[in-house]
Amino acid sequence: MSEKYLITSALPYVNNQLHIGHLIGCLLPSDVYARFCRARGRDVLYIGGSDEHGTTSEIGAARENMPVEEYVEKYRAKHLDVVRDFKLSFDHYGRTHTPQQEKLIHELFERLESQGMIEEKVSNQPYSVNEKKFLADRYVIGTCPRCGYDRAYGNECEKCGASLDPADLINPHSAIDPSSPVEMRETKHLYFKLSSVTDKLRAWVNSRTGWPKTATAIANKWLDEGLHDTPITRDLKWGIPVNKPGYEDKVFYVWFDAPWGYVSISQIATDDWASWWKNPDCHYTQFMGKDNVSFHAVFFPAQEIAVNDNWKTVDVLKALNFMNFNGAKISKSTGNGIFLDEALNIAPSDCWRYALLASAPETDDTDFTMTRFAEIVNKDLNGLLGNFVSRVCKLSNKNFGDTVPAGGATDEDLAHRINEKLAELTGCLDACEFRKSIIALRDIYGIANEYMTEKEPWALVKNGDTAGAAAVLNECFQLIDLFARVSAPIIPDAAEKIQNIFAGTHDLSWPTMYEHRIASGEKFTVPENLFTRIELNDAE
Ligand code: B3M
Ligand code: ZN
Repeated sequence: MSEKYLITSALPYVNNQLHIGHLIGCLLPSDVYARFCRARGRDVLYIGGSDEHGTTSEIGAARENMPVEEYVEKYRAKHLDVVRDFKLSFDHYGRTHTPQQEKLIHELFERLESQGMIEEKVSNQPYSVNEKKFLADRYVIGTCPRCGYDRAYGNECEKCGASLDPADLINPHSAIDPSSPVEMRETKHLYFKLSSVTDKLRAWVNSRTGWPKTATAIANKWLDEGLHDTPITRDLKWGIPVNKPGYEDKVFYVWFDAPWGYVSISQIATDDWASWWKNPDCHYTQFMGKDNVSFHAVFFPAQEIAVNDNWKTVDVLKALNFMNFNGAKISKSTGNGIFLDEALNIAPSDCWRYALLASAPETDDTDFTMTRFAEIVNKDLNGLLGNFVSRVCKLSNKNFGDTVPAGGATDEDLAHRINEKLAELTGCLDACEFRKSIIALRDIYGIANEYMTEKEPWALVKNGDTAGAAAVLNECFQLIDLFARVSAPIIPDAAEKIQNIFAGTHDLSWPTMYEHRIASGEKFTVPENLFTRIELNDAE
């Protein structure tokens, strides 16, 4: 039986158009890893979807003046377009507002409660008098007691940086209905006894390997500062209802339910979901931006451990840093960044996939610019990859017609150099090190180009060494076949086009070694240009 690989990509809130930061933050790396694992014959379950609950949906819907369900549907449709257009190969791109998710969360809650992991506490919370409801801290606005700024939030003052409690604000009122005063009122909430899982969680974190430094650092920081029991209910209408009498007006906190979305979406994806989620031998990798790490490294595994029901916890938590654009944060409100509905008007998805991975914010935040984008596409994709394929096909077609010319034994020196890089590329993809993967992949393209430049098959033809020229071109066709296989996880469309050059079918399985798979005499067609150069003026 082949090995089980569970791969999840963080579930974006459905309240905005996605941008290149989302793509490089989790969607794209997870897709490349899933494709790579499948190509190696691993049994993959690759899950993503929409995080539909939480205040962001409720507030967004109020702003756009539509029912939350409709609002969520509107943005989910845009996200589904991105999944399709950027060739994200999810086994299922689900959502969290489903009966399956509700059932799962209700069972989780009951089980946690029966294990003594839930506590009820009464506290004072901001209450909007006119709207007759409790508000999340950041939906309370008032005057900062420290600097006098009159638009400070209940949790912080953006002017002086003070971290605040809603009770600190002078003249507090609701952000949604500014005419409504806010007062502190008693309300009860359910708490998850996170503190009691501390020791088990620390041991668990210590037993994880292969996490990026950022992820381990965030997990340890939380543990070192001490874990506190966390409220898991909210005074909201939109979300998963709380299955406990006396809590009819409340829902579960969005982060109590969201990560379990991976499970409920898997349950919808396949009846066989338990062979990943209840299987200790399954290999589980999560992808997310660093702002989501605490929930995945602390809160979610703590629940999984506390509920004591053999849930698979994450093995490798691949956290990425942030990608900026032109030196500033990507943001819809400032209009800085590239939004994914517009990106394809600039270049096809493969170009974005390759150039973003080449700039992945793995060890630090990175900056992306259109100049960088054009350089990468022109040099690597158009130059090293596209031109090689096109030159080989044209030269061969001109001199030997539309079949692959007769070859001899593999060029040993070439094979040695390629195999070295292939091992490097395989290792990097296995370790989810994407920038390094791109460097190794580019080196493979580079070695092939050097080989052709060195062997000068056009000169061999000219000097009458037809057999010599044929052998070199044959080797080049084997390299083209290799290109298709090793490029497929990263640039799937181009890989397919490359493979379609050949009349025969050759799978895109991951190669362990450079090998000759293309028979002499196999028909091929000279392809259209694989990539078009991006001119800087257009790009800007
Ligand atoms: N929806 C945060 C975000 O969209 C949150 C991730 C949930 S992952 C289970 O960045
Ligand atoms: Zn202030």
